[in-house]
Amino acid sequence: MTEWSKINSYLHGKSDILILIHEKPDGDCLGSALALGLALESKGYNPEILMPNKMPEIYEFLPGQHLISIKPPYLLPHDVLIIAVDCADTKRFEYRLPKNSVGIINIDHHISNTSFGDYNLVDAEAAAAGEIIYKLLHESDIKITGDIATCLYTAISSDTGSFSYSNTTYQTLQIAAELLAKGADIDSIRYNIYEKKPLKDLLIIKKGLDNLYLSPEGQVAACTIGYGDLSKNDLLTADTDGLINILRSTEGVEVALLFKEVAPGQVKLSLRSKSFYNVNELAQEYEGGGHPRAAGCTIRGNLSDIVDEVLQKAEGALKGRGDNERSN
Ligand SMILES: [Mn+2]
Repeated sequence: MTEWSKINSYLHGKSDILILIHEKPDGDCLGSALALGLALESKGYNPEILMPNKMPEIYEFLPGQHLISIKPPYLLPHDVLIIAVDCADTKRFEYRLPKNSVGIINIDHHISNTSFGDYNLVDAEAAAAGEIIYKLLHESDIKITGDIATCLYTAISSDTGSFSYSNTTYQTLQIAAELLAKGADIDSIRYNIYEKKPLKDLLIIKKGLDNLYLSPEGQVAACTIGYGDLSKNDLLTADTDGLINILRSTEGVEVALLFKEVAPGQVKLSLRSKSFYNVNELAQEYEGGGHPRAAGCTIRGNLSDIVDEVLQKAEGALKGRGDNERSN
């Protein structure tokens, strides 16, 4: 039995379908949700992608925008099929799941996924949720149109850092090649995602590097940005992937940490590692999670206390490790 036929059994007899994505949506969850939505629409279903806030500007070019419903968080109805995409746990989406639902399908690739669905299609080997959606559609009789291919290519390209991170596999590239063959608009993706970044994303790199910390052994690089700095400079919504990637890409650095105080006393920590340290485990100590090389969590408390504690943990765990574990 294919994964598609299992999911198809939940679709049977339904018309309305709610698609959930995670807070602070990224290219993978948006591309995956839009691709799935367009695919379901082509089969006569009525899918709706729920978001509490408007579409981030850089993703406005993606096909299928008519499927997006901007609605404040609410308790979802129990009689509508719900499909969550790229969400590791129920805290990652802002809507509340009903009890006794007719069906909750959980499609994800986070190793920290809590299997919250009635049916869980979780593949931690997949580089992006977009890979899983591609395989599902490939098994189905749904045609992968140029529009669907553009959404899926965006999803996979986003989560692999344009096919450069260690999660990129033979299969990732094979799927990407298939998507190009099916008409993914790579020129528009390149322009919109990689060559049209908001100025904020550049300014937050500047702000972050003002406050760069490097551990004595050079294995941990960290940046801290307080709430005052973020709000004063209108940087609360800036994308910080660029900043943390600069930290990780520095020679000798194994762990990159970004402490962002998103509200007074509320610190969003992003974690990345280069080749051996499992940042998912560290994030889980703070009820977060993600992947072994990229994870996140939110910690409440005093910013500098939090920074001290996390740095101590990361540096302690890295002591004496490195040279023989580095795979490259
Ligand atoms: Mn993802």
